[in-house]
Amino acid sequence: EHTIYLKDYAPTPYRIVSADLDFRIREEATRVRAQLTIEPRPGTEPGTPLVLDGDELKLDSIAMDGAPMVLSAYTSDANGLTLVEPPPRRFVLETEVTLKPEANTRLMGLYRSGGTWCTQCEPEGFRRITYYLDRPDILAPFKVRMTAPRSLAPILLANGNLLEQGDAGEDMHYAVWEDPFPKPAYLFALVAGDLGSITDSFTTMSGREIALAIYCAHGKEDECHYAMDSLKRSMAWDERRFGREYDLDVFNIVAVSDFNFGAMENKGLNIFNDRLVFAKPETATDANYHGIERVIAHEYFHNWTGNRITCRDWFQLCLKEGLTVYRDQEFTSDERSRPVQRIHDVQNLRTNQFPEDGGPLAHPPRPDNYREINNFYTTTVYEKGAEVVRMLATLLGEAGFRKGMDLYFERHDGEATTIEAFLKVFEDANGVDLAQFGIWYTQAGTPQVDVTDSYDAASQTYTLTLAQKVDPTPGQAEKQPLLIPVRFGLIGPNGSPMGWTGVSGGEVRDDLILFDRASVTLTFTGIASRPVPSLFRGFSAPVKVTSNLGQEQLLFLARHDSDPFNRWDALQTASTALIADAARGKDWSGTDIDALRQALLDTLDDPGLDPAFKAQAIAIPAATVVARHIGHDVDPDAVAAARKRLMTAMVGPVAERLEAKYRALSSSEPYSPDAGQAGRRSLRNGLLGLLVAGSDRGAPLATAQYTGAANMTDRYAAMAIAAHYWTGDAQAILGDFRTIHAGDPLVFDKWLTASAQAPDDRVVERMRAILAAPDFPRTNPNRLRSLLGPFVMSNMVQFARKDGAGFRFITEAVAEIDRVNPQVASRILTGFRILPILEPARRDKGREALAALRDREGLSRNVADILDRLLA
Ligand code: HT7
Ligand code: ZN
Repeated sequence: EHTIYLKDYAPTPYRIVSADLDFRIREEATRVRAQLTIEPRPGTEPGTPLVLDGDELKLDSIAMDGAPMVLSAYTSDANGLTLVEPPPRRFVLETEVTLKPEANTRLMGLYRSGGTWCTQCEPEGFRRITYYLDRPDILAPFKVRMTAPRSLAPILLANGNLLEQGDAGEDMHYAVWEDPFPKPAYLFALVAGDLGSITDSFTTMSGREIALAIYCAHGKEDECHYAMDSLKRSMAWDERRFGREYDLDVFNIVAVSDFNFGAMENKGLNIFNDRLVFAKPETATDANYHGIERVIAHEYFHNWTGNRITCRDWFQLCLKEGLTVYRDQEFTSDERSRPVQRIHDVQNLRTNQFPEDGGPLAHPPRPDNYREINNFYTTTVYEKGAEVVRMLATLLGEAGFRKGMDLYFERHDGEATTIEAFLKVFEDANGVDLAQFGIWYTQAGTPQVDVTDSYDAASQTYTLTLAQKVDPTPGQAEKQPLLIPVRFGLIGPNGSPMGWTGVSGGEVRDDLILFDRASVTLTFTGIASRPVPSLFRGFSAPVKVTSNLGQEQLLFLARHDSDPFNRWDALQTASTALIADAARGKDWSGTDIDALRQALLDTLDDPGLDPAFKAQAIAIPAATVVARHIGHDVDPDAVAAARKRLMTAMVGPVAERLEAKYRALSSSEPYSPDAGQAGRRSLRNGLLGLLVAGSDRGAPLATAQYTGAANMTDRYAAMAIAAHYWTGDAQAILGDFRTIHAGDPLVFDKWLTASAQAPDDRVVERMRAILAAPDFPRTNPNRLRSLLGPFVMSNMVQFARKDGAGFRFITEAVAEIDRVNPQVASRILTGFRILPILEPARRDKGREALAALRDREGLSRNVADILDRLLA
């Protein structure tokens, strides 16, 4: 199979000067006429062929400078169009193709969702619309004319500003859109449909008025207001924080039901998965509102980090994605609570990215080869990419980082560029050398930092030794030391910060250790008594830490650290260790449990802490997180049992108190998605989870909450908890929810997700039945992902069943989905990355299922690529 290498990058011999597209949309088919003005780049040898990309296209006609081309002048097939000897000057190439959007189940290129014509072009979908140089370093201004039946598509949208619209005879009408900003084809978008909308406006910092609109299925308009509010706040934030102003006269968002991803940042015309637009209290949870706010912001921020400055090639994907995730995380931190957001993001990193980085699918944030680019829209590119940008901000400080960003926008606006160019602006703006720091982009694997310390009372010195290593990852046996920023503090016995008179042995700048070697030993002088070190404050680097801190010191940090992230982390580390030990047969002592329980209670009772933070602090680490901590020969049943035992031991003696707290948090105020209310709900639902897992009092509370809930957050939480711990009422609750909510697809998804979490032995059988039901919408990515995603990623007990039935269920489902939508299929398959940490019998069953899948005929490149890496 063909592998593409970064080292082979070369600019194309020809460039596209401008693109004029004419779409004639009809019920049966869509005709696309493209007029591309093309010219050779300086230095191109006359006679060099021009190779345009295509994917499942059939050429209807072709002309050059207005005259039909002779057959010998070109070759064409489904995958491309080659002009054998183009003229050595500027020329206009005109092609025509016919598309069948109705039959496009891959949802790449032009397709139909609920009757609406829409597009998805990133990364390589434009070549499914017309023959083109479909790569991100080809930037051109686009003009789009579209004609469609007025009755089917009264709304006609494309990128940029509307130039004209009008009648086109009979039932037809047309619109012409022009996008003056040169862009790569992956940012192209078009929408034609019968849609409702809400409108608003935003006045920019220079006083320009931007017309905003969100388009959606009729009847859903009322559910778009939170998205609109999020958009306006995002626009204001990017001006305040980064000085970035919006550039077109209009900004449109369209919500569609069939979508391969969350959303897409097409210039001036963002297209969204409707689950990230629609929200009302009866059907959306607090987490849904949070997700909408984040993704609306993310796509909007791409206008500068991604669109105005784009990627030279797809190896540079994290140039736009890592940076834009960093920006959306910062936005949410500023809008809500910074520590709560940080904990949320780190939890996500640890549950999703660390497993990717430590398994068969590991790759650097900037990979150097790929077979299928769609398989590289990963948590490593996105979330680890964001961590790398965050470390840069930590190293340079807020002002230094902003100086670098300003230079980035100034120097590279209108360009397709690279990670090297990105690092260079920070070097130039701050007069620093980031060569070693840059290794974060090219080296895969989560660094492991081992910490040991000692104290010498006689000399009043404290010694801290840090050692870093990265295990080999596929294709990268040797690893280099990274520059790891360690934000830290020393805490004295009374819980207050400790200063020092001197430090030697390494580079320490205020509260930041610049840890850049395999190992470093720092000696602090003037330390009057043994401190407890608080390291990696705010999770200052994406690393795993092992240390010689015992439970007592961890719980001391949980109480006294001035850094809220580390308070949370200390509790997580302490409980992970206890569960992991118990799963491996080494049971805890009563005093360990008593101390942990007391620390949790103290956190709950602390009036100075935010309820949202408390909810995170009392959460017991998920079984998958504990399994990762154990790291090898994992028996998922033993982990689940140990986790349940810990919760029972913790909760048992204080169940009444916890129930009282749970009850005290109930509220009759009208629902609002604001962070304050959402935090109180998450604390109350966290307590419910503890009570259901750890005491008999819980199950009836969950049933009562389910029945009496006044909003979807509480209703869904009660159902999910009942299903997860499989209470006596779980099945009845799931049945009830399905009956009530089957009519709303996005709420049906919640039922699918809760159903997939059930730990009982019949879950696979039930899931098979759900998928086989004749009315199951088996081409819709949201439905498939809602059922299968949570099963492979978090129902370890049933996915990794001893008899292999969970593995086989998934590989069989993947084989079927692959025929419809390879992107969805390959993503579900990545759940098998867990195999290396499982005990051998389960691992073998998993590999058997994968091998049987590999034996099937006609697998997509997407699935074959993941399979080969999993089985390597
Ligand atoms: N830039 C987008 C990534 C993307 C995508 C979006 C929709 C459908 C398929 C897609 N493949 C890749 C989304 C983002 O990161 O903002
Ligand atoms: Zn993005």
